[in-house]
Amino acid sequence: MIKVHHLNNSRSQRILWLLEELGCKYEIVAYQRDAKTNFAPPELSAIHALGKSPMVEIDGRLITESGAIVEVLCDRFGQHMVPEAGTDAHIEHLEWMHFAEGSAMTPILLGLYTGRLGDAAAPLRPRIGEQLNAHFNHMESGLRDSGHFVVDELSAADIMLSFPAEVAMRQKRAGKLPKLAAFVDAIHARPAWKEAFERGGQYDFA
Ligand SMILES: N[C@@H](CCC(=O)N[C@@H](CS)C(=O)NCC(=O)O)C(=O)O
Repeated sequence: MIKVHHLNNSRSQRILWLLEELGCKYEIVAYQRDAKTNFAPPELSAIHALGKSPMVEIDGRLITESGAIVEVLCDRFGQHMVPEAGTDAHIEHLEWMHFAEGSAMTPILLGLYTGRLGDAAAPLRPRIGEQLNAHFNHMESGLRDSGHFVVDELSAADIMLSFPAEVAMRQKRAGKLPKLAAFVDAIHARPAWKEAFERGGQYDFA
């Protein structure tokens, strides 16, 4: 049995999408962000000290961190979504998998948090802006003619990169990132993505 601790309007949406792509049956335990702070509710901290989403339980074993969850799910149910170990594509795939949370999210979150400071954040803005451009441009240049990262079909890296790509579109960068915009349009047209969207509830990055 697979249970997803899913927070509305969050990167947990990618896990629902992956589960739909893999044809797995799963149960959603839904949590709502606080209307004022936008933080996760305390119920999530009862599951794990960090109180973040996504968290997944597979046969009673709790797994945290999107990247780890995606790897475990692909290992068990979707090996076709990860290039074969020992190949160059596998190394490139690992790079993009880790880039999604380990690199791309840093300037995105810095922008989000410093955005609340108003003028006090002015000295930081140029560096954050430059880093956002660099990370999104790197994604733009990583897209293949097929519209995917790493290989010419949907891979686990595409799933992980979908969230920063959606953030780029939400920041109205489609004009400067046409390949990334097409990537987001293509994933949103997939039946599995639509099904996950239906099941997941509010998601402002669609
Ligand atoms: N690196 C973690 C990040 C998890 C994370 O920060 N999730 C956000 C949702 S996008 C969250 O739960 N935020 C609520 C809060 O911090 O109160 C992962 O990929 O799983």
